[in-house]
Amino acid sequence: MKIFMAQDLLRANTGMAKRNKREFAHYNNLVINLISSPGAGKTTLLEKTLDFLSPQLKIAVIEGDIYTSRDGERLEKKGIEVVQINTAGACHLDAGMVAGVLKVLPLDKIDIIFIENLGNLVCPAEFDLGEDIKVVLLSVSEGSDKPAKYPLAFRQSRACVINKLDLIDYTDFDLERVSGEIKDINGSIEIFSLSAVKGEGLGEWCNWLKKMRNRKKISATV
Ligand SMILES: Nc1nc2c(ncn2[C@@H]2O[C@H](COP(=O)(O)OP(=O)(O)OP(=O)(O)O)[C@@H](O)[C@H]2O)c(=O)[nH]1
Ligand SMILES: [Mg+2]
Repeated sequence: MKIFMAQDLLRANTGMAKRNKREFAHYNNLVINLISSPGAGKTTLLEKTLDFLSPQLKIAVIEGDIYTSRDGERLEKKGIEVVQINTAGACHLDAGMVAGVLKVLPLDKIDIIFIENLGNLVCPAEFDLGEDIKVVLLSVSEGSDKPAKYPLAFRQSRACVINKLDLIDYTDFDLERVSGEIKDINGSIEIFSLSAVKGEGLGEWCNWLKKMRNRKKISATV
């Protein structure tokens, strides 16, 4: 029997993530890894973000799903490059999976690559894919206790999107208290509260993405 230690596998992932990072740096792609529990609104947010930023910025999506390509098909309708990864059971993407699909993307022509990770608030946070930025989504219908119960994704993320703001009056979600708890976990995290469906708050989120893109561009030239 062959036995693999989880620590060794994680170390191998870190090595592969570093290679991905070098590749992204070479082509000056800003890479964003989107993490949330199932149904928090990752694909919807991407659809609306594409409406805002494309074609001004060239955007591609690496779409992670266990079995289907439904999200990938939704995003392809926006006329962008989409690469689908089906993990056939695995609950997260890893750096090797991402490395395996990079050759089909025209990296030299892309400003931002979004990686939609699998719907899971736990495992994806443990695997560096070589991205510049992790963004965690939380929808108001999931309950106020989620950041405290699943802190790793919030600790590791540069930004948190609190989504489905249009539903807040139908829930017991306490925006101020949850924002405070998220800041207790990660004092430097940016928090955007928005409704991907209704469009409220999307402008601030998209402006922040543009700022992140410009910052990466400047750091590549100095
Ligand atoms: N009311 C409301 N519904 C939303 C909002 N954003 C997304 N939804 C709905 O939430 C459901 C799930 O949205 P998706 O974008 O598919 O969520 P996801 O995180 O990509 O889901 P997985 O990829 O399966 O993890 C859909 O029915 C969306 O229409 C929002 O801002 N408000
Ligand atoms: Mg999705």
